[in-house]
Amino acid sequence: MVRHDWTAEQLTELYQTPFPDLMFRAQSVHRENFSPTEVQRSTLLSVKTGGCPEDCAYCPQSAHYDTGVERHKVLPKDVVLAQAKSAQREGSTRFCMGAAWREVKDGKDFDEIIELVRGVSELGMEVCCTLGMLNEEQAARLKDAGCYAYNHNLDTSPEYYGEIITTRTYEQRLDTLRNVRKAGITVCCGGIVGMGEGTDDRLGLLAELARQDPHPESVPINMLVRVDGTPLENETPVDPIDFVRLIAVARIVMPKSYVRLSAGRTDMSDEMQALCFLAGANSIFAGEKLLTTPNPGETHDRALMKKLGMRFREEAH
Ligand code: SAM
Ligand code: DTB
Ligand code: SF4
Repeated sequence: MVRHDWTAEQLTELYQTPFPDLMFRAQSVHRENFSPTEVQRSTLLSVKTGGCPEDCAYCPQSAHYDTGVERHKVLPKDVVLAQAKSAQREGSTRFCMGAAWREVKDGKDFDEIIELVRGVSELGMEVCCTLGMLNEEQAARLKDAGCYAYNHNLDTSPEYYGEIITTRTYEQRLDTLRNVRKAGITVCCGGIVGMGEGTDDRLGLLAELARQDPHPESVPINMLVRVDGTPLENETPVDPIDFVRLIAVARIVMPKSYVRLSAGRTDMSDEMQALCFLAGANSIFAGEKLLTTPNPGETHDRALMKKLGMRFREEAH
């Protein structure tokens, strides 16, 4: 049964369940809704990098911090299509294009993005975009061009949000998510752990996601990539068991959503990733690069799947 009335207390109770019981429950829910051996892959491409006016404390692309990320304007269509085709050849079913914008502005840049969406969608891949805040008309234009999903993260609990971002509000994030829904685009929405937040904030984020009706179709759980130059460069790493518990709770409260093991996999052991899959994670980002930071890459991921006797999902929706 899919519920939208989870309370913070219920999530805490789940989270504190003895590990074997929590894992059993998460696995039971996972097996009712998905094949436990199948993992979906998405490939990211930063189509417009750096120089972002927002001050997100984790982000290498914010203009507020000196991180050495090389900026570029919207990439040409032939370059993007070549990357999308290569991702498709390697088995990704979704291609996600990211832009370091606070919000989408109508005009030349957005027109170019629309053309990129059209092009990638014609390849038969699920197109995802993450472009910042969006109004209803812009969402409708994306949908019309073939955009399948829109990524817009809540990042953390409403209470902790102000510690991480001051240039926009939680409510503005929720507004964009509503505009995406209205346009009939599926929602990809999750957050980041390891930003100095408490367990309550991590569960507060999951409660906020689980209260959405419908649930986000995909839920990226990022483990902070600590980037030199950002205010969070020296944050304490996340305890792997805490992380696995969080994945299990996400799986239980959002039984039909893809739970995506997102940023931070280069800092996870194979054993930790295996536990995440057991806890119900069933999607990853493929390829050597996320948006601007490294990711394990094809060879490593194939070897991991082989060791675990698991396989990648081959078809797009
Ligand atoms: N500018 C748009 C936005 O913020 O929605 C789209 C791109 S933004 C880079 C997409 C997401 O990447 C953020 O919401 C955040 O959750 C994640 N992210 C960015 N930097 C990260 C980092 N260092 N570690 C983990 N996740 C990160
Ligand atoms: C998401 O939740 N994680 C992805 C995707 N959505 C856009 C981005 C992770 C970015 C990690 C830092 C970087 O590579 O710049
Ligand atoms: Fe800009 Fe997105 Fe990075 Fe925030 S997360 S600084 S909005 S690119």
